[in-house]
Amino acid sequence: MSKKAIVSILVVLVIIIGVTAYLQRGDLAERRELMEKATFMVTFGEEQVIHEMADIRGLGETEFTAVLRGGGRPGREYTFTGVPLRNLIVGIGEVNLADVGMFVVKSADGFTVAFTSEEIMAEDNIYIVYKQNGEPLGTRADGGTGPYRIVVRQDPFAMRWARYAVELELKTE
Ligand SMILES: Nc1nc2c(c(=O)[nH]1)N[C@H]1C(S)=C(S)[C@@H](COP(=O)(O)O)O[C@H]1N2
Ligand SMILES: [Mo]
Repeated sequence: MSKKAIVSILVVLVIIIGVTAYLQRGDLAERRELMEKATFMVTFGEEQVIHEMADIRGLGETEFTAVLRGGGRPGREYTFTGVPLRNLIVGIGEVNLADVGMFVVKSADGFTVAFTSEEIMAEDNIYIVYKQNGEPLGTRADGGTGPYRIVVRQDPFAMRWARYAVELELKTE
């Protein structure tokens, strides 16, 4: 192959790499935007409140560390950023907690977990988190665990730490 041919091939490769990087930058920006717009819904009978990331962050942002145990893997310690899940209930009209029998969290993959009022109201227990070690959780499509995840600080195992959480339903039973 001539020197000229090799140089041409290299030039073409550099252009392809450059264009790909440019396109992926756009992709990343879009994903970041989608994540910023990530919504989480709270429902109670006919009532429904849709929270955006900014609203949620304004409801008592806290950072804490917790060890994720389960899935047959060694425990992993993370710093999570989020707010107490119960703080999301304030927006939903006049909820009489005595009428709520069960708090059900639903995830994008169909995973569902239930909490009692006592668990929801306990101090430092159930959080909705959106950052892990200071980084957004990413989405299910990205291989991430968010944009929102539930962390149950008082559960020794992560069975109920719902990834890709999209809704909290207050059920009267
Ligand atoms: N949406 C969703 N969340 C989930 C699960 C799941 O299957 N789907 N599995 C749970 C279980 S059993 C465990 S042990 C942890 C595992 O968390 P990890 O994937 O971050 O390691 O996620 C929990 N949250
Ligand atoms: Mo698990």
